[in-house]
Amino acid sequence: MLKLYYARPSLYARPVWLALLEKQLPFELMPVNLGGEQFEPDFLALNPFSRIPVLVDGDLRVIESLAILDYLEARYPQPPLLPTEPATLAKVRMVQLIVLNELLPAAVKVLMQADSTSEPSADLEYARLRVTKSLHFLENLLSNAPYFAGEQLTLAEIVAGTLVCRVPDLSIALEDYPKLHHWSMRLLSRPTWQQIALSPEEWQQFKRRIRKLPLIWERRRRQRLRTARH
Ligand SMILES: N[C@@H](CCC(=O)N[C@@H](CS)C(=O)NCC(=O)O)C(=O)O
Repeated sequence: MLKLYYARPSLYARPVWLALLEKQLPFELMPVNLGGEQFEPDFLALNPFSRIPVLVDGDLRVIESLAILDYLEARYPQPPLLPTEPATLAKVRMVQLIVLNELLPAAVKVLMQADSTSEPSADLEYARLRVTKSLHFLENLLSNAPYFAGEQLTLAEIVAGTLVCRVPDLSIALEDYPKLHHWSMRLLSRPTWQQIALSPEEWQQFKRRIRKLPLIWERRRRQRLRTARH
């Protein structure tokens, strides 16, 4: 059976979890406590970069969320989550990459400084700019069809749809992006999205953890150096 190593709030693992559900594949969820389990030998044997998600399918191990999504699509093509028409495929890829390379790191930065009492820094201002620029870009890519690729739900929704619905937590009104807003509501009403929904307590806990990220990253850097020496 397929095994997904994950943590419930992980913004990289959640799209893979959703893809498995949308494809109605049988799979086992293997929780990884990112408080240190990612540095244990058994996990390092699966992913030497000590990160989730990891997918195991029989003898095959795949790391990196986008590689996992591509593997699932090629290996289990039904229902298809990628379009074949070149321009539509390019659109789906753009959405995936803009979300992971622009929106996600900027959103994390904004959340890291949320509720901070100090003056908003240039860093924070720049992060907010990256968020709103990404949202504008996505809004313009959505036509009046239900999904980025038209009538077909694709990996664009799977990747963007786990993060965009959280934009209000950045104190940015999703209503300012009406097409994205309706798109997000449509996704949130799907049984698969509801199945992976975080409880309000889980989300609050996740946000508290994000605010501690600079410390956590520092600790992980030291841990990685220690692991490398052994
Ligand atoms: N590029 C990777 C990023 C994965 C990633 O950063 N995962 C985080 C959780 S959201 C992680 O495992 N962090 C643990 C650590 O860095 O020690 C992907 O797309 O899969």
